[in-house]
Amino acid sequence: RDLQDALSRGELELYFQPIFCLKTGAIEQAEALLRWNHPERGMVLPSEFIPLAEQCGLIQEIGEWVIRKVCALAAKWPGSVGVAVNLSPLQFDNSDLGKVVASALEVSGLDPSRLELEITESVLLRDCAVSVSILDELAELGVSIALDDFGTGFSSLSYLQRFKVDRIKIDQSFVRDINTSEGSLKIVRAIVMLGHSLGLNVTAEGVETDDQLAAVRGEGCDAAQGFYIGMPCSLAEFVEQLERVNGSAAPAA
Ligand code: G
Ligand code: MN
Repeated sequence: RDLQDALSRGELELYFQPIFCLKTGAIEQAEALLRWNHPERGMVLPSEFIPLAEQCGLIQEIGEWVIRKVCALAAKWPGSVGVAVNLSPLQFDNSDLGKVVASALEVSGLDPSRLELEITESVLLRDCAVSVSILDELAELGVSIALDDFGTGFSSLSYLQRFKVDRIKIDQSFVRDINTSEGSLKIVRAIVMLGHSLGLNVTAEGVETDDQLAAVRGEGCDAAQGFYIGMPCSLAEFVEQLERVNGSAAPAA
């Protein structure tokens, strides 16, 4: 019941975590991360309330709010930095998803090339006609698709061929062990090779130490994200960091 009212009460808040280009050191993207500022419980993390939203049918409404809000905010950022939005597989049950994204882009004026939608392979494994046609629709709008938490699902690789994917995000579990486990290092290496040979960008998630950063850079990852290089932060803090790191001289997009 609380969650039902969270949207109208303005208790849902977007945080942004910077994702850095490993070649230039610039902020390439921000991943939008939802928080629920609950009047009694304080900040509730998405891992706690997104499953609830999925169960009680609120994910469509919340998901649409996130897409529209993120586009509106990112359109005002300096430069042409990208923004990534996580999508629940259940959002693909709504055949209007393409229309929602198209409308959010139009209303905000955000260039479609700046928006990336993060999906997990569970969306693709369902392989239902609706998901496929929605992904085609999204591709036609000119937005990018990233495969999140890569390497943790069934890792059926055929979907990399069948669907238009632009980026692979290596799951943080492999990055966490990259300096201590030969196996994790080799899996990261293999994912980078796979991604690059298919012409995809590869982002390392969950970089928490200097050694991990050096390792993912050494393995040729294109971009990195993690607490060591940038914490999820408020909109104001993110924009301030963006201006500091990428330079405030960048013209507004
Ligand atoms: O599933 P997805 O990759 O979208 O999850 C992103 C989550 O990972 C966010 O909740 C974010 O706060 C968290 N996260 C981001 N960077 C790190 C990190 O360096 N370490 C850990 N443990 N979690 C991280
Ligand atoms: Mn994500």
